[in-house]
Amino acid sequence: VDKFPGYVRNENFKELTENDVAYFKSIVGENGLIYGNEDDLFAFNTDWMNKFRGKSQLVLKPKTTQQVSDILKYCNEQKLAVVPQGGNTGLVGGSVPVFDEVVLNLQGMNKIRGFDSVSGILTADAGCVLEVLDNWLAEKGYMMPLDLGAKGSCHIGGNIATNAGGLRLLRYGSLHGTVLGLEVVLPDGTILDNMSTLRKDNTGYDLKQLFIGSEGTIGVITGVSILTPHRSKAVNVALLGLESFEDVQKAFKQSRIELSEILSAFEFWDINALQMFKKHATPKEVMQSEYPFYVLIETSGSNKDHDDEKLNTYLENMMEDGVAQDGVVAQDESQIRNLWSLREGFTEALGKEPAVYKYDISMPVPKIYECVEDMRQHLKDGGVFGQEDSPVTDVVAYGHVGDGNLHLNIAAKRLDKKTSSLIEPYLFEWVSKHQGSISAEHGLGVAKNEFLGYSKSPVMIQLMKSMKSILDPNGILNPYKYLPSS
Ligand code: FAD
Ligand code: S2G
Ligand code: ZN
Repeated sequence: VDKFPGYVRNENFKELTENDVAYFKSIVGENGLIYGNEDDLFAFNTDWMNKFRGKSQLVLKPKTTQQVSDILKYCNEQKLAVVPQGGNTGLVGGSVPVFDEVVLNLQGMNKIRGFDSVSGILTADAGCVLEVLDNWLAEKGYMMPLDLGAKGSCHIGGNIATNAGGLRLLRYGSLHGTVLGLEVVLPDGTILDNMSTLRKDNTGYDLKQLFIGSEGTIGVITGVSILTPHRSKAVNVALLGLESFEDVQKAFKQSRIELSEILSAFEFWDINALQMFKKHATPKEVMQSEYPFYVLIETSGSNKDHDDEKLNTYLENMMEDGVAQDGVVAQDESQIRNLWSLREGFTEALGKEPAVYKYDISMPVPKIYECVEDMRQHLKDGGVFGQEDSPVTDVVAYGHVGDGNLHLNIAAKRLDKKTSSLIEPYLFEWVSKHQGSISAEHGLGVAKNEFLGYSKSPVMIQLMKSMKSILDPNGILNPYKYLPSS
């Protein structure tokens, strides 16, 4: 099945030859590449959702920045298209080839370069897996400033390339703030060494910011310098059951007042998400009955007694005020993990459905659930949801309330044109009308690039295209993605 309908291969790009492969072998060695074997190539040509599939014949796994530079210099001269690839957990089709682009996978660059334990500044290769870095830091009393369900596979380089948000953004901010420096290889092979470890440096344009969220379209990130926070000694996690999204908002507002500096995460999901999870996994029951909405609150502080007291007072207030119908505090590490694995498990559960339309949108918090209910009604009016034989089986909502970030997932028996044309561009128009973004944290890839105009003006898009042509004049890095084709 053509997984990229409507795309035409850009014939300015050369087709791979045996000589090219021989040259690459001279750079990365026999074990540094996979060539021609369909089975071995499959995982690198298919995205995490198994929704997008490329036809690359060659995967390169360089071990050093110099090897990346030599590879790109050659590809640029030869006009060979290249897809930079990290853990391949991206959800917008950005990490796999559209046609036969060469896959440049960073898994071979996984060394920790240094750590300043006074300021908590970590320097590492881009191909380090997020969870590996987090575990390494834990022994030193530090942690990564971001956490996402894909931590076991995603690379810090991929996180930066997609400007990943995740579960800790509310407390530790975005990678635009925590990344202090980057080492990037430009499309022509130039090595840009901006591996600064300074928190303050106002000398010229802040070039590293260009590459944060650039999704492999203007450079390959090979090294990162990132500010890591202390790992809190006292961590609590509580689960609330609520009747309405208005109550979710009240709980959020009150958590900022009462928990304030120790609040480290505030996630929500609806009963549809819980039931979707239960359809594919068995969570350890935490509450006697089910509620229309749930909130997971995490606090991270330095004094357990102080934090316990604050959190319990907050929960009592929420119950007394009728904002929460039920509330439980995890009593130990395994209960904390159980609650987080529920929240992180929705993606995997949805991945077991026959088909899912995934939307990662941000908007003013009060609008979040209006969007969900409006979409349900719109699909019912369109005749694709609400009946026994409807193609759409459920509309599921969860996300990072504090970031105004909704993950709207529409589960279906199959992907069909009638449903997708009911959803798009209707949803993007809805988001744009409510001053939201059509992609809050997952990026654009090939899934959202044609809709960029719903979130960015023509002037901004034109400037982005000018930047792309300055930095990648032959257009070899991650072609067909990120920017609209017209
Ligand atoms: P890949 O998927 O390999 O690549 C992603 C993009 O970055 C591609 O365009 C690729 O070309 C580019 N790229 C990769 N490495 C480099 C590099 N070194 N230099 C230049 N470009 C590069 N995302 C969130 O933001 N928040 C979440 O909470 C979240 N939760 C997730 C949960 C699950 C279960 C899954 C499967 C995904 C989730 N994601 C989330 C999406 C995904 O994990 C992130 O986008 C992640 O940052 C991708 O990292 P990666 O290493 O897998 O990159
Ligand atoms: C999350 C994961 C992707 C999705 O769980 O926070 O970013 O839409 C998402 O399930
Ligand atoms: Zn998310």
